[in-house]
Amino acid sequence: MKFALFGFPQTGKTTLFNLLTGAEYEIASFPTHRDGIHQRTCAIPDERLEKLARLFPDKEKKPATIDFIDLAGFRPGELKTSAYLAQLRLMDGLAHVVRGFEAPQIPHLFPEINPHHDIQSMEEELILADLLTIEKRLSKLAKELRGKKTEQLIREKDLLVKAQEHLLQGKPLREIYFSPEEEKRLRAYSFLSQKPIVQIINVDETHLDKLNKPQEFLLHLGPKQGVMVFGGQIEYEISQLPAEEQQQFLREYGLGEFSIQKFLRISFQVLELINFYTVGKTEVKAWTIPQNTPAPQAAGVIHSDMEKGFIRAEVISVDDLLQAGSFSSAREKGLIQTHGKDYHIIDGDVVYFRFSP
Ligand SMILES: Nc1nc2c(ncn2[C@@H]2O[C@H](COP(=O)(O)OP(=O)(O)OP(=O)(O)O)[C@@H](O)[C@H]2O)c(=O)[nH]1
Ligand SMILES: [Mg+2]
Repeated sequence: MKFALFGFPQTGKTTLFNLLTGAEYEIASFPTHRDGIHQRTCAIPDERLEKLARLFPDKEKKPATIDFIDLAGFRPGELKTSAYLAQLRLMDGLAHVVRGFEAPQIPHLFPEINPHHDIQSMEEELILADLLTIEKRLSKLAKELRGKKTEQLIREKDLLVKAQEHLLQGKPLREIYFSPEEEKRLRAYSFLSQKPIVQIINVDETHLDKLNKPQEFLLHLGPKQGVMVFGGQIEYEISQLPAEEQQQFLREYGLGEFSIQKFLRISFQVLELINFYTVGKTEVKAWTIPQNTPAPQAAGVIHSDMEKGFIRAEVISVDDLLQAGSFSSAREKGLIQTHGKDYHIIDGDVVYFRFSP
């Protein structure tokens, strides 16, 4: 899973990137002008995997991972032609970091600190970038259609015109219903306003009361959208304390948990993801897949041969396996179920795929 932290300059993107990934990139009180992109792959903290790994102490624990990139801030109007456009298109989800802290000494593009305004402005940037992509493709299509009117080209044009109409009304594509077939065809464009997005508001110590009221920062919570609040400065300070003091300070300031935990929970909801587990000869492993993934496709995440040669899936929930204490005891108790290709993997399944190589 790939996520980009992006936003207007000086909102706390690199601060958040460091907090999420444990990196220690420089935090500057002036806008970053580098073209450099920070990039890190992180292990997803996972209680269930920890417990499973304790059940199989001789096997290596392999968590699922998430990739983050951190882009330098851009100004209104810059996105549609910036080098970041291609980066953002590759992402599974977008994390828009929004300025919610005052700090008058740190420049902000707009006259006021107003997260509602900045969220809306960034939405317009995404919409503008998509409109430009559509305009370019439509003008090419018009030429192609003059040459040869195939049904496929006509269908593509109709779909793009439908998307364009919504965008021109200021609506992001993630809020528009497309049939599964249309969705599939749109996927090739990687439209930015169609990507799942988490709005992440960075607040001061004086606004930590907003940590549990993130919805106040949104006018409405549309589909494929999530929102969370974090306190960049204070969380950074807590992260520098000895581990045994961190939990106490998280509680005292009302943070409760680190941003990575909150972010993963929200992004899994917004992207509709789940985890399943495999216990192999040498490894206990967590895997991330979309909800409702059929068993053969889940097997394909591990290896394409397993999908092609899929025979059946032997499945037990993590909880049942932990309670039984071992696979053999679980088998005796009849807790392991055998499913065919129509089975959809459930969050927390431990799966053994049978396949013919
Ligand atoms: N008061 C306050 N300052 C913060 C907070 N988060 C970040 N800052 C400050 O804001 C400045 C910018 O932080 P960065 O994390 O570098 O912001 P950025 O969005 O990565 O900036 P660019 O990459 O330049 O767009 C630094 O001086 C930080 O110390 C916060 O929660 N409160
Ligand atoms: Mg930065």
